[in-house]
Amino acid sequence: MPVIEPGDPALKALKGLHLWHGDLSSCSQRVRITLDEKGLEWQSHPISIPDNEHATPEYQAINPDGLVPAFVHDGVVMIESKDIIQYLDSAFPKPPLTPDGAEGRARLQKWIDRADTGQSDLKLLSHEFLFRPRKTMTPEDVDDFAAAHQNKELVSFIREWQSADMLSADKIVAAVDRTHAYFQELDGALRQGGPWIMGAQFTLAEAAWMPNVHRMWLMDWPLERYPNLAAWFERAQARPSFISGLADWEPAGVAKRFQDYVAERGADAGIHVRNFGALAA
Ligand SMILES: N[C@@H](CCC(=O)N[C@@H](CS)C(=O)NCC(=O)O)C(=O)O
Repeated sequence: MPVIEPGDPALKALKGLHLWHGDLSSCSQRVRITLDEKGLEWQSHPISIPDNEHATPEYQAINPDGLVPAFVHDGVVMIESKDIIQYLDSAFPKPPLTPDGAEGRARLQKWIDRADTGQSDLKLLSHEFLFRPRKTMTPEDVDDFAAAHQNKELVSFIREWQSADMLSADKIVAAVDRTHAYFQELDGALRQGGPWIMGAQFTLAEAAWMPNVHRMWLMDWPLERYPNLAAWFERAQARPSFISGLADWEPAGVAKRFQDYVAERGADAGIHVRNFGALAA
């Protein structure tokens, strides 16, 4: 549900567009890309996930799920990136990021819903293959996080992630296989000519998928297996909103650090996304 009643009543007095977001958060990237496609001015409220700023009472009074992003437009508070980007396209229709016509809208909704489903796979794979060096927690840190954070699903995920050298191989395989299947479908859609997922028009499908494909690219996913998707990603990387909404927010040198970590872990321990599920076949 997109619109929420915030725990912090002060949000209702805010004017203009406000976004609470994380620099590397894929859900935040989606919203920043959409804001920038629309050329909108917005006020930035950065939240550091590595520093657990999403576990403070102040932030959980903004987003009760304690996740980023959270968004306010003239006092109306919204969470859920897929709902926020669709709200933005309807509140600020120029340039349109939704096709005309019922059929196009239905097809777009399918791509947005898939990117949203794919986000939980992205989260699992990112934590396993990229994020371990960004957040090392002692058992006491995990207990503190659990006491501070009211989102029990997130708490149990962080506990599981921090307590083992590797998350369950079955879960990794399932996430890899689903992502691979979505990438194959995207590749098939783009084979019709593109240059964008819905055809000639750049739409919310791009805003929804650019962060997901970029994240998999960071973990050295074999994008060459999906040539049309790989060509789309090249085009996407040159898009001004990709640069301003995603690349410019990445901490300096982070992509190289991820690349080195992925290569070293693959060489030393054989733990690399290409060794799981459909990618290993
Ligand atoms: N369905 C939500 C998911 C939000 C979400 O999971 N946000 C992530 C970042 S993309 C987060 O806050 N993670 C906190 C953590 O990993 O501790 C949306 O699309 O907005």
